[in-house]
Amino acid sequence: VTPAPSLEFVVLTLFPELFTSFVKTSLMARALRHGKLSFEAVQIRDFATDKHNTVDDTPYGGGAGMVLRPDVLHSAWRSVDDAELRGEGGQLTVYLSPQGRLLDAPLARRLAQIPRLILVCGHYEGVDERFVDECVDLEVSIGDYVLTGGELPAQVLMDAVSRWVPGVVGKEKSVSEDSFEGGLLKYPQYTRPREFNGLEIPPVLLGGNHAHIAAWRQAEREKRTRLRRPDLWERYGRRK
Ligand code: 4GS
Repeated sequence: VTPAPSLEFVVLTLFPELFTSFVKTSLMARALRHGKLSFEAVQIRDFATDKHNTVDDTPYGGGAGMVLRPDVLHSAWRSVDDAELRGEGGQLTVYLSPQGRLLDAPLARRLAQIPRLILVCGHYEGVDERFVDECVDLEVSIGDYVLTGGELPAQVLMDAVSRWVPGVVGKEKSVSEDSFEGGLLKYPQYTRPREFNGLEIPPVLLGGNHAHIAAWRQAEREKRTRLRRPDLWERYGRRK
């Protein structure tokens, strides 16, 4: 028997086909097969009510582009909302948008604790704010740039969150040694061949002294973080 999935992803989108190869080939594929995750894409357009299946309209006050209608989005959301689970804090509705809180490792890790995540993908200029007010618990951004749709951000979020679900990533240790774990970037890694284009492997890695290797890796993580990400480095220093 396969156990109940520890995390359900439900995506509201106008382009469900954009998720096909992602769920078939990413780390999610194996997790879905093993029943650790579940995934469902819901076509927002199925909830349009007029004969042209209209989902968007021009913005009040003028301006370029189109805005997703709150009534259509609300019907789509109601079709997947589990009110009981939501009441217990077991379901969260996330809207992907540049106005949201920046996704980072601690946020991804916290979202992995929630049994059911409804991810809303906007398109065009965005969604009617009343839908956000009524249904969205958390607005999340994947970075300070503007994309054409929320589908890639939703996939980024699912990938980053899934890694924290027990059993999704094969080696649990590799998750905790990755970049940002402990607030530092990852150390440099090497594999065969031992010499490549005249470049050697750092000798410490060939010595087999594990304490020595661990100390070297920690020093490299700190050096890289200080040089490349002074913002992370400052936070790291203030932790202790
Ligand atoms: C992002 C982002 C984004 C904004 C969607 C304009 C279409 C688009 N979503 N992180 N409308 N950056 N969304 O650019 O999450």
